[in-house]
Amino acid sequence: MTPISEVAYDRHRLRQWLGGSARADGVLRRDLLKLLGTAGILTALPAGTAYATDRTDTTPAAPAGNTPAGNTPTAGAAPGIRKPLPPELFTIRGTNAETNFPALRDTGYHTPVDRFFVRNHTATPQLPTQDWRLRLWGSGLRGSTDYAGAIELDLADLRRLPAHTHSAAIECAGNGRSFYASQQGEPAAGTAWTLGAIGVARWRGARLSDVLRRAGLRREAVDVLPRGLDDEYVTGGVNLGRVRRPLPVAKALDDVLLAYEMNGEPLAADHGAPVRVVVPSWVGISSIKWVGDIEVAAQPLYSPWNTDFYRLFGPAHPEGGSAPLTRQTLKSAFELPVDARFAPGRTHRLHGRSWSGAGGVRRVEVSTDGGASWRRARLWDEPRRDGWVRWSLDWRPAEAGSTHLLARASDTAGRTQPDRSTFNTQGYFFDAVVRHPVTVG
Ligand SMILES: Nc1nc2c(c(=O)[nH]1)N[C@H]1C(S)=C(S)[C@@H](COP(=O)(O)O)O[C@H]1N2
Ligand SMILES: [Mo]
Repeated sequence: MTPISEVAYDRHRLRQWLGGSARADGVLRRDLLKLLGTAGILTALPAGTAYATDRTDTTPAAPAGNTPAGNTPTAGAAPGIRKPLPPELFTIRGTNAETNFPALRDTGYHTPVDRFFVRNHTATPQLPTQDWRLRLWGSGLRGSTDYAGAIELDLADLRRLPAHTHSAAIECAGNGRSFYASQQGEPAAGTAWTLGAIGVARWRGARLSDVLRRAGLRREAVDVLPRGLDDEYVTGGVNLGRVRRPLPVAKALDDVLLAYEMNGEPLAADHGAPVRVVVPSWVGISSIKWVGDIEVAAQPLYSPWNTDFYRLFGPAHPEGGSAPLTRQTLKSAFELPVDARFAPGRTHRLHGRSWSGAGGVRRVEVSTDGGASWRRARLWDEPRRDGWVRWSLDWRPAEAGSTHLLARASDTAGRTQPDRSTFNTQGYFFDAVVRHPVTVG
């Protein structure tokens, strides 16, 4: 097995290079080039890199989502989140709040804002709507090559463009990460989510494609880099700058929204007010909250969020890591507390949800005997791309004792949840069937 500590060390050096703390070190530069080269994505040096403009020389230590602190659920509030986080709705993990799946029981298809998970690298910023501007700039636009020459829009401008509504999931790529440790004995670095780092909402806003075309998109444009207005992210003593991740222009022109409404209400502060990017089906990091500017470039762009994060590293993956992650994987969850108790000899209706970034979920099977036998659950929604399906199954347990409930989804792309997930060091894309412990008695 490849020593994981070496992989972690590589990631750390790359992070330093990206953070600017190693800018004069030719060895580190060569490492970065090697990493990017191995992954087959290096077509040009990231000249005039976006992150160069974010560099700061002061790198105060700050709490980070990837520290052990992010792995221990804490009672009370996550200081950077503004909405109430009652313990029956959320489990707090560092700067983040995970939705408790039992809290979705009877909520309908869309996740209410009061129980939609929050993933913050730092803290929810206060952004008065009247001061908000979106700047579009870069070599991929006609007439605006630098930030100073940016094209600016305010919220009223955005609202004047045709409005589109899209029902879509936002899910963290690390959702389910804790099961690498608890089910497979393979601990992975990062926030120890169970299955609640997902929500489905009705997003309304302008299409990014309309905005880009009006801004003067050049045919040479290849990457689009939205950046948040929240604080710069400092991890391991390195300032990685503002949260930002490049999108290929083809995706940007497809189904991406600049959303100002969520479930029929103005976007809530914690979910990116006044405007966030929504990239349906893709890893949650793509959906940049509090978007303040979008660089449009005629050359490939890099940020830490598409180089050392959000790729698969580890023994089963290429040495330089996988290609940057795009579509989310397949998962299922019961709307039940861990260790839920059921009376024997009575019929209980089990409820849950399944979802896949690759297509709609068309079949869900449930096992109530730890995987020995499976029955088909009844689906309450059509298989829907970008969303989830609700399902149920009646269960009449006979004997008292402890058992596991399992749910296994299959999607329209032909995938079925496996028994075991292929490990990666950062614990992304856990897709295996999760064992949900319950007690009969
Ligand atoms: N500006 C900014 N955008 C961001 C983040 C962030 O910390 N800052 N977190 C990202 C991650 S990792 C995820 S999973 C989603 C979470 O969206 P939510 O908090 O609305 O659920 O937002 C993404 N967009
Ligand atoms: Mo995420």
